[in-house]
Order: sequence, then C-alpha cells, then structure tokens
Amino acid sequence: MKSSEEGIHSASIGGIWLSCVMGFGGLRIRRGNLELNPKLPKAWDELRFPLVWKGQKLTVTVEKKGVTIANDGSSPVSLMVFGRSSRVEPEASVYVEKKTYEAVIFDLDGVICHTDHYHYLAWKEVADELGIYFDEIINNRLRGVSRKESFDIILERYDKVMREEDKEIYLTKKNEGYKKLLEGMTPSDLSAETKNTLMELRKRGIKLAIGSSSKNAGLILKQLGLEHFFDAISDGNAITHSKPHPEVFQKAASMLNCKAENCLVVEDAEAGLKAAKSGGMDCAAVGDAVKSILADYKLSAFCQLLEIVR
Ligand code: B16
Ligand code: MG
Repeated sequence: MKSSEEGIHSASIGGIWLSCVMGFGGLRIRRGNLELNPKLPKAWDELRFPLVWKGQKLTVTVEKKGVTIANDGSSPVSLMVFGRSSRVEPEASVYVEKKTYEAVIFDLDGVICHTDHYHYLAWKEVADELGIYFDEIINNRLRGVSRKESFDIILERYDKVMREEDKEIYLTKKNEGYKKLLEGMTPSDLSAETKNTLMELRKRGIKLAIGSSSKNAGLILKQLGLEHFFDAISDGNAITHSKPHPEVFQKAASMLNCKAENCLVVEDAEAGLKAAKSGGMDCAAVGDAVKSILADYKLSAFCQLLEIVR
C-alpha cells in the first residue's frame, strides 16, 4: 500500500492493464473493429501485451517508431494501426511504422466547410433552367473538379450541343448564385470540432495549408474568419490543372517548404485523393471518399486527425 515497489495491489491490476493497453497502447474497439494507436512515454523503450481478438491470440509489441503485431492464431486478423488498415496472417507478424507528418494540406469544400451543398444548389438552378436532370449523386462527381469541368459533367445529360460563349454565360450565372449563398456564411459555419482540431494541430507545430480547386477559396475563408489562419493557401486561381492533377497540392507543399512525403492531404473527393497520391502524398479521406481504395486513412470524425498527426 505504501508504494508499488512492494508489489501491486491485486484490486488495481485491471486498472493498470487498462492504463497500459488502452492508454499507452491506444487500443480501442470502434464499430466492432480493433484499433491500435500507441504512444509510449518518453522513458519507455517498449511495451508488450498479449491479446485475444475474435479467438486469435495476438502479441502486440510497441516500440518508439512502430508496432509489431504477431498472430499466433489460425485465422487472419484485420485491424487498424495508426489509422491504417492492416492484416496479420496466421502464424505471421506485421510491423507498422508510425508516420510523422510535418504538414497537413486541407481541401476546402466538403472538408473544412460544407460549401459542397451550396455548389449543389447553385448547379441545380442552372440544370433546372436548362431542363437537365441533376441530383446529389451526380453532384458527387463534381467534388474537387473545376467549375468548367463540373459544367461539362452536367452537360453529359444535355441533348444539344452548347456553344462555348453560352457555356460562359451559365458558368457566370452558377458562380453568382453560389457567391450569393456564400454571403450568408459566418464563422459559426465552422464547426467547433473542426476549429478545435485545427487549433490543436497548430499547437503541435504542424504546418497547415489549404489545397482547393475553388476560385472562391479566399472568400470562403474570409466568411469563416480563417483568412489569416493557414500558413499557405493554394487554390483554383493559381493552378493550370485541376484535381486529379497534383498541382494544387504540390504548390501548397512548396509554399510550406515541405517535401511531398512529409505532407498529409485531407480530402472528400476521389479526384482529390488521386491528386494527393500522384503527388506522392499520403491522404486521409472524409465523407463518401472513405469508400476509395486510395485513402491511406479513413476518417469518421475530423478530430481523428489528432491521432494520425502528432
Ligand atoms: P469554384 P475543393 C472545389 O473545391 C469543389 O469541390 C468543386 O465542386 C468546385 O467545382 C471547384 O472547387 C471549383 O469551385 O467554382 O468556387 O471555383 O473541394 O477543391 O475545395
Ligand atoms: Mg472538396
């Protein structure tokens, strides 16, 4: 009772196990999936614990730079380690290295804020005027794609050929409608979770940038009260190729003076994930993009970034 050097009180063993395995080992069971997100105290070199998961005997060894999971069972085990999906075959082990990121590059529409719905409403008005069928599923294809390319996707269902000068008229109309909707945005449109996560990343010394295809990125950030928050803003005004080309993220990385492999991109669009991967960057998906095989991390909540970037 005086101190643990005389032994540990048996009634505390469960608490100690929880502190080590769930605390430093970062073990969680979320939506029926096993997750490991370990972080060792500075003075520890290693933490090892046995585990039985769905009848399979595992041994988890946490070191400073990564984790080894050994499967002594007879069936494969799938789990998430540092936010990445891993699979350990029977009588085998895998080592997962902890990645460290210097910078996070955020897509804007659909990630930092939900202007993706405003895009939908503005396009819907144009489509209705032209008698073109348009719904939220088609709208998903416009995520991350430039204004002009978005209109070309909508026009796939148009039975006439539109002249370039007429296209320009509708593009302007759409943008005016969209900007009108943006006028109603205020800093309260930035969710508390997003704001707190951004602040915490900043506190951890991570460089933060925007990588958006939108030419309205500056206006959106101003409406949200974030015009001076990011270390770099790379947007649709300064690029010649829209996502899935990596240019917008490469520009952001170079503005931050960071190598591609040290950047993590956060995206809600398949086009954006492709852009990140072809630029040599890891990517975390939010929203519908989590279904993509390109996503290195699948976020079900924005604040999960804090488990990946630390
Ligand atoms: P604008 P992101 C993209 O922004 C949108 O996802 C996409 O739907 C839009 O067409 C594009 O910006 C261009 O936007 O018309 O404002 O220039 O997701 O890359 O931040
Ligand atoms: Mg987006």
